Amino acid sequence: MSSKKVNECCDAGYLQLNDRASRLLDGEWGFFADNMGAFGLKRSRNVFEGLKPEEEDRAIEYDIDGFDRISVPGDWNTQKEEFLLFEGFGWYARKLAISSVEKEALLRGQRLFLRLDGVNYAVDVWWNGQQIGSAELPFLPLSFEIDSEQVQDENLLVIRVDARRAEHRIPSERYDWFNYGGLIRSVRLMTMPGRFIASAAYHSTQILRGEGELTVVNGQYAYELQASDRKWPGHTLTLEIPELDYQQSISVEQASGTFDLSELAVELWQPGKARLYAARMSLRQDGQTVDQIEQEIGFKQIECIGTELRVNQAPFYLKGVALHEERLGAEGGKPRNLQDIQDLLDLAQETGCNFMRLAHYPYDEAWLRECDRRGLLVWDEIPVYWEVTYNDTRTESIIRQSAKRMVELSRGHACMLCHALANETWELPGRGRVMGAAFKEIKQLDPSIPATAAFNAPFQNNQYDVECVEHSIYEHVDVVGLNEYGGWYNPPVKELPQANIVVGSKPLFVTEFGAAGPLGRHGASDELWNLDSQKAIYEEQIAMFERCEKLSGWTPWVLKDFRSTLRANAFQKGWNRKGLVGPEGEKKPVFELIQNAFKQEK
Ligand code: GCB
Repeated sequence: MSSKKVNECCDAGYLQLNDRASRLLDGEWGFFADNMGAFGLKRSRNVFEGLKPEEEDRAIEYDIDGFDRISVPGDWNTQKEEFLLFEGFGWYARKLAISSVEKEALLRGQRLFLRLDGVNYAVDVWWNGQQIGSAELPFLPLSFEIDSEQVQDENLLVIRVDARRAEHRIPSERYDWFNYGGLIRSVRLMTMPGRFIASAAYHSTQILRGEGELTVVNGQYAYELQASDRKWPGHTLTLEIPELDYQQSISVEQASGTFDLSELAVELWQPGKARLYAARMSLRQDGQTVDQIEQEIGFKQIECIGTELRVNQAPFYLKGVALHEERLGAEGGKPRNLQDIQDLLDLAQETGCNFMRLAHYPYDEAWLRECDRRGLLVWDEIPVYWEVTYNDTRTESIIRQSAKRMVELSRGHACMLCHALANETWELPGRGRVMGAAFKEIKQLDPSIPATAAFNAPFQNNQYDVECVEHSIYEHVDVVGLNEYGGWYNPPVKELPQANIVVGSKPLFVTEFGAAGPLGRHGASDELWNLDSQKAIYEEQIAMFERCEKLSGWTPWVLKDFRSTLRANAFQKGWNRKGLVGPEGEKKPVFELIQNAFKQEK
């Protein structure tokens, strides 16, 4: 085994999926839980060589055929009872035969990448005993290049996932959700041409009002190309949007650039009315197609003007639902397939919402694709949550890289409303410096999407006012998220009729409010921990939102009860019970209340 530490992805950076053919390595993998992380390391003969103990003349302790079996994608916690609370290192191993098509592609000089769609927290990867990568960007896609010389007919792929909590990580040691570990999303092998389209995304710069449904748009289609030698002999790049009779070709001189889509007459993508257009980008050399991608793009624009949030130049009221990326069912766990994601979105849409807060970490890209098609606006978020060691250089690097990678992942998705870089963070040392840099970087990467964060505000003089507190990150947000728990944490519900929300100098909407309502428990509406008081708190909260003229919308916390080891009283038993529905989708009385409120809302 090589001792060389390899970082993520060589020169390819973020590798956009698009509709590319990739070989899914999902399914059963060998799995071994190891609380040292040292298994197989620092031995002359080890797991990476795939040796068989019975065939060797000295003791071989490791054999992937002796491993447990586990499904990928999926957290390890909910696959076997004994792994429920395991937070160590998980070793995944599988043998992999290379296909004749892949072999031929490599012989033609194509490149081979391993793409992990998302891992929690950190990962190390070995291919036939050679370490090919190492990265810590929790919940975000990673790609590692495999040297074609290392590819054999039969290969051994070993991945170590490190799911330990640590002070310097994001999220840090204490948080209100469950630490699901493992290869929680798909794993794929991608053969790419020597020169390829690494990313391409449409973004608006300005939308001008036109006649009826037709609107003139100022926007750009930005692309980035990859080539190991950074040369483009005889290459052209073509963008086509057949439904708009648009076709434009340029000869390639640099690795990145834009197509100007200004003044195309289009139908807009609107929340609730998802108009998407098929776009195709082709890279050709001397007339021969070298690489091609297809995307669905939508034309829309988000603006923050004064205290007004606008979508396609009209003031917009957000009717939101917030959730965790946890599947429906008594066990919880990470979604294992598209159906799990669609079930959660179907349930959310039954409320009549127009907006999803994907809290508190980046979700699989399938969520964004679904929201593009369903016409749901999206808030994405990195897990900068509660306590954060900003001045630790490791933390700083994870935060800044995560923010960039999240924006790269969502760039070009019509559903995007805003990017959140923090939730309820305190003024700890280094916060302004590190977060200021991260906000600046994402705004450069995608200037068309507002930046945000969720803030707590103290309850003083009968009001919630974010601006009365010095927050070193406040100046960087374009739109403000307010988390307030009137009726639950502070103040008590009887004081809510006098309470108000202050909208300061920027658009503001409520990103969290709520109360626990354990299934099956009824009781007095002025006592906590029952479904009736949960409903009473919602009624007072909604009345407060209605008193606030400038508010841009609200989002209950949370769609579904979710696992959390912070919640250990007799009513909660390891689950946060603030859901509008129980773990299996059992609707609570507040569900109907929200449906009615969303119907009436402007
Ligand atoms: C919050 C957090 C959220 C928690 C919630 C709660 O303010 O942002 O992650 O789950 O409160 O239930 O207390």
